[in-house]
Amino acid sequence: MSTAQAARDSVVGPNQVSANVERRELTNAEIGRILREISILLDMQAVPFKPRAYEKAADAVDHVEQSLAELFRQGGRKAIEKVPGVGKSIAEKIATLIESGRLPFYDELHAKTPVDLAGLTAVEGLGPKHIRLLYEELGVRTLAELEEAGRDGRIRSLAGFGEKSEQRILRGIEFLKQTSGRFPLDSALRVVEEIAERLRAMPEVERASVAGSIRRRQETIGDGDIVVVSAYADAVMERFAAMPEVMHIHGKGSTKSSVKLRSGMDVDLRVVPAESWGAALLYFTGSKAHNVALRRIAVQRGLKLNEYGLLQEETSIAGKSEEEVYAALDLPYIPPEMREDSGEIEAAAHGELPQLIEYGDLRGDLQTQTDWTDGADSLEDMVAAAERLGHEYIAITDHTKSLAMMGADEAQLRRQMQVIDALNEKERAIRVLKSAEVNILRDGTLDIGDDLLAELDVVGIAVHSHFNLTRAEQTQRIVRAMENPHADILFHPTGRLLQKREAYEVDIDAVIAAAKRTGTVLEIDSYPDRLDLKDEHVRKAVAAGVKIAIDTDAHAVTQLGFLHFGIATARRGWATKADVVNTRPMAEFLRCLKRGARS
Ligand code: DGT
Ligand code: CA
Ligand code: CA
Ligand code: ZN
Repeated sequence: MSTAQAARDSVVGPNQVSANVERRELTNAEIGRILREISILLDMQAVPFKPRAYEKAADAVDHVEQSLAELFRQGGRKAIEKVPGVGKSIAEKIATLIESGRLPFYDELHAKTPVDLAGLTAVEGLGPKHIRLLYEELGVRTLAELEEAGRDGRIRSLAGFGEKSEQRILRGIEFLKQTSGRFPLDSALRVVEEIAERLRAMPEVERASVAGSIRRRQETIGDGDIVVVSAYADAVMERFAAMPEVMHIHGKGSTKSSVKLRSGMDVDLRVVPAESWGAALLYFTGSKAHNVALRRIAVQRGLKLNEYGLLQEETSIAGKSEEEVYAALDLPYIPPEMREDSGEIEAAAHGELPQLIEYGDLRGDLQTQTDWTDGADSLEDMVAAAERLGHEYIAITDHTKSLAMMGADEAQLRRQMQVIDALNEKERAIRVLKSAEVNILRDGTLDIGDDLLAELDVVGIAVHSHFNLTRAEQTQRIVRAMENPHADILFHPTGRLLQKREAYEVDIDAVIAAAKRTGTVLEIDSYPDRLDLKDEHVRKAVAAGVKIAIDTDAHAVTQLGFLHFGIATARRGWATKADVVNTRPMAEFLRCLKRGARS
């Protein structure tokens, strides 16, 4: 199999690309995937330094906005070398890949350990060296073979593994099975919004909206749903089925069509008449549980609710807009993010719906990393980009020293503080806050001394190690860290990585209680892999009167746009503007922090 073929297969899943398709241009994501695999393969061979270089290049490639293939067409290898983070020798390999669709260097490395790298590395805690050993000693190449080896008890006998790690691997596989088949919100939203936008632009189309779990901003997505108003359904269906992303057409009718995209995700499209727009949007936005509850209310009033309208006998009495349908049931409009039948209908009926935080309500970002540590872009570029987004403030929160992630020590932090002071002296619309993402050590102390912490404007604290403590130990450790008077915000409080790593064992109720008692703010990390706190936890925190911060955890300029995912999570957790500290102007925000309360 050619390299490019392998990359496409791993992007779309095996057996989904026919072997004789004309070779199309490699996307940046596909190139990034190969570089990342090379990094893992080199790591397996215990090659020093190089794995990190490839990983960095892969990150860089992911962040380039222009297509590398296009860059190469215009400026050749030199243009690729100019991409920050890509050195000369890697640029050469990227060029070979773009030109020929193959990379012998990758093919040779892969032949030494011909395993399903994407699949196996997805298992939490399974590193490159483990994967090599499992292949060489047990012949494990796929997840299925790994599971079989685990069930047979063959893994525990390998050097460096034991019964405990065998169990952990089996649990990891179980977790993957449960979460597979669903797609991350960010990519699903991007792809399906784009399709809806394309349909909206058709002269035959009056309105188009994304519906389903994407509109509700659920953290993972089963399939995409789009509702369209048009009197020319056939033209719309024709266009939909002919889109270049479509790999397979499940069905194509005059009111409903369904396709599978190259990414593996299905998308359903419904075309409805204008008078049913609201009823259809309501129906296909769901959730199913919310719909069932609404239908029950309708039935109690002798009415019928379906995707065509709210019907009395056979006559529609509402359906043009969602507002109209809710109003006909004596309910105020319920925002899509709340439609989970988790109390929103009762709250609405009693006039007690919270006034949710809005998408434009944030004034600043409170977690950002720069190339001082593991970010891709410079501090200056991050600040300039945040200023362009209209932020009033941005906290620079590079990692601290205790980890193997190039964290900053006290001296570096002090140097960075001077750089920030100098930046703030310039006349500009944005203020840069001195901050850090300080590691919580195993015992709950922090890896930066109190003296320095006191000099920062705002301090974030986070767990980045010892994920496997017992629930009691982990909770105690985090609570102790929150008791530090300088610890303002607890970053990504549960440590989960969606579809990759489960949250560590922690008593979230105890953490929320400690946040309330100590005045520590809890973060909603908007990074799409994290969304941590998650919606349910936000709801508990808000109910307990705990303050929330919403920030991006951006590691590159392009990621500063992630805030809307955090806001969606906050809305799913019923948070209001007042619950969120960074909806406030800077001085007022600073007064919300522990240190602000002291001064
Ligand atoms: P997903 O795709 O698993 O992430 O979640 P949804 O909510 O997008 O579910 P999906 O795509 O199966 O259906 C879209 C909406 O259509 C769903 O939220 C509610 C509505 N719906 C689908 N099937 C039924 C049903 O059997 N009864 C009712 N009342 N509504 C349904
Ligand atoms: Ca769906
Ligand atoms: Ca669907
Ligand atoms: Zn972090």
